[in-house]
Amino acid sequence: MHPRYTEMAVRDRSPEMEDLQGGASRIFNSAVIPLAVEHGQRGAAALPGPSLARRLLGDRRLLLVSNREPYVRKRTPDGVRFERTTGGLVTALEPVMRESGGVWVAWQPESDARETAIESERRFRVPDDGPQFTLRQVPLTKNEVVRYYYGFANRALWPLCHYFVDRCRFDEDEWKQYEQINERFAAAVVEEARAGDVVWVHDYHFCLLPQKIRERRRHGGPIAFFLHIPFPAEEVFRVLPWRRQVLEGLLGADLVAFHTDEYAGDFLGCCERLLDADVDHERQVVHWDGREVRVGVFPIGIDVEEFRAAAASPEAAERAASIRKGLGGARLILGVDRLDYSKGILERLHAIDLLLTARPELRRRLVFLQVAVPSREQVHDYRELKRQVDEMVGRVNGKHGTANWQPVRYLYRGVPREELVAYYRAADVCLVNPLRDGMNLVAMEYVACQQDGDGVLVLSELTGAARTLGDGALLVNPFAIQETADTLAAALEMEPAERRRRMQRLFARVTACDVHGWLERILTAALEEGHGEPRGDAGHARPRSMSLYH
Ligand code: ADQ
Repeated sequence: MHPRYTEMAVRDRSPEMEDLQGGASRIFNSAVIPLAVEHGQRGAAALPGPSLARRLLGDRRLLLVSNREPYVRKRTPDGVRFERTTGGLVTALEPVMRESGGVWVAWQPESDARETAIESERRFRVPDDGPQFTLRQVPLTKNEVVRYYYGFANRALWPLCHYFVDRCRFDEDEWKQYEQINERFAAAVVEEARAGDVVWVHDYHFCLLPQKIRERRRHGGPIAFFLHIPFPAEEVFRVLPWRRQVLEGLLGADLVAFHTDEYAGDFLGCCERLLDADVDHERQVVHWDGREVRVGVFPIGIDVEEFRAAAASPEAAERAASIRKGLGGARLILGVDRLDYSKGILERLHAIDLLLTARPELRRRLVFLQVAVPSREQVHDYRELKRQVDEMVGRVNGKHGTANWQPVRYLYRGVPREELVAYYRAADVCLVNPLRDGMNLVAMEYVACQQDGDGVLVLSELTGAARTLGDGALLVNPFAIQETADTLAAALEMEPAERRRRMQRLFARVTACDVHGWLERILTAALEEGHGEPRGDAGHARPRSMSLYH
C-alpha cells in the first residue's frame, strides 16, 4: 500500500489506523438507498466552526452529481417543502454545499416529475432556511428510468461489479439509454458550471459523465469521480461489451477514487490491459489523453457521532430494553440490508438453519432478526430474491420453531433511524455477510451504536469494510455456510472481555474513517494541483499498439 492518495488518506489517522489496508472514506449512498430510508429525520446540521468549505474550497463551489437527490419535495398545507434525506453523505456534504453555495445535480424522481410536469423550473434553492445551495433536477421519463437505471446500471454494471456475471444483461438499447442519460446530466452540469468549480461525480450510474463533461465544458477546474461499489478484476470487467467506453468515461476525471486499494489496483489493471494505457502503478496514475489521471483510495465511513449519540439517547435505551424484553432472554443476531442478492441474505438464513440444526440447545434461546428494506423491485432478480427469502424464512421457522417461539423474525421495510439504532444496540451479534460489497456501512453503524462495547461483529471478508475494520470483527467467507454458522456459534460463546477488546478496536477504526474526515481527504485530493488541462506532451496519451483485449 504505497500510493500517494492512500498516504494522503491516512496521514491524520490514529495509531490504531496505521495497519489499515486503505485510506479512509465514505460517501453517501442515497443512490441506492430507497427513499423510504432516506427521508430526513434530522434537522439541518449546524454549520461547523472553521468552515471546511472555506478552508478547502476558498471561493470555489462544489458541483456534485448523484443519481438520487439530497432533498425530497413534500407537499404540505403550507406549500411545497424540501426535506433532507438521511445518510452520511448528505450529512457530511450539506454544510459544504451550503457554505460554498454549490450546485447538486440529481435525477428528479418520476413521481416528482409527474407532479411538476407543467413546471418549467427544475432548479430549486434548498434548504428552506439559512444558507442555501442549488438543487438542479434532471427529469427522466418512466421508460428512461427503466432502461438507464433498472436496465444498464442495475442489470449490467451492478451485477458485473459484484462478480455476478451470470446475472448480467447486456442490452444494446439499455446501453444507448445509459449513454444518453449521461449526456443529459453532462449538459446540466456544463450549464450550471462556473470557472473553478470542483465537479464531483458519484457512482456507477455516471461512469461516462467525467469524459462527457470534459468534452463539453467551457471552464476548467477539477473533476473527481467516486465509485461506491467494487471495481472488479480485469477477467470479469472485460466481459462488458462496452468496457472501453466505460473506462474512457471514467478517465475523463482528474481523480478516480475507490474504497479499497484492490478496487483501485483492478481499475489500473483494466486501464493498462483493456485500454493499453500507460499506467504508473507506483504513483497510481494513468497517463491518458495528454493528462495524468490520479487514482485514489478513500474508504468511506459513517457519521460516527450521529450514530453514537442516537444510540445513547434515553429513547433508544428504552426501545432497546423493550426489544430485549420481547426476546424473553434469547440472544439476538441481527441482519440489516437493502434486499439485494449481493448482501448474502439467503446464505445468512442458511447459516442460521445450520446453527440451529447443529446446536438444538440454542432453540428458544436465540432469535435472528432480519430487517430488509425493499430495493429495485422493478428488477426481476430482486423480486425473485424476495420470494426466496420469504420462503426460506418460512422454512427455517417451520423446521425449528415451536408454538411460542420463532427463530427468525423478518421485517420487510425501511425502519426509522431511531428504531434502527435501538436494534443495533439490542443485538448481541450483527451478521454482515455480503457475497461482495463495496464497503458496507451497516457494519460500521453497528459498531458505532455499541454502548456497552460488547457486541460482536461477524463480517464477510469480501466487503470493503473487512479491509477497513480488520480483525476486530470475526471474518467469514460468505460462501462457506458451515464456517459462517460455526463463527456465529463462536460469537455467541465469546467471553465478555474478548468482546470488549474487539469492539474497542473496531470502534477506533470506525472513528478513524468517519465520513467528515473522508470528505476532507477526498476534496483535498481533488483540489491538488496538476488536474485538468492537457500538458501538451500528448506523447503520454496512448494509443500504443492495440492489445489483444480490444
Ligand atoms: P448499499 O449497498 O446500500 O450502499 P450499505 O453500505 O450497507 O449498502 O448502506 C445501506 C444503508 O441503508 C445503511 O446506512 C443502512 O443503515 C441503511 N439501511 C439498510 N437497510 C435498512 C432498513 N431496513 N431500514 C433502514 N435503513 C436501512 C452502497 C454500496 C456499499 C457502500 C455504500 C456507501 O453498495 O458497499 O458501503 O454504497 O459507499
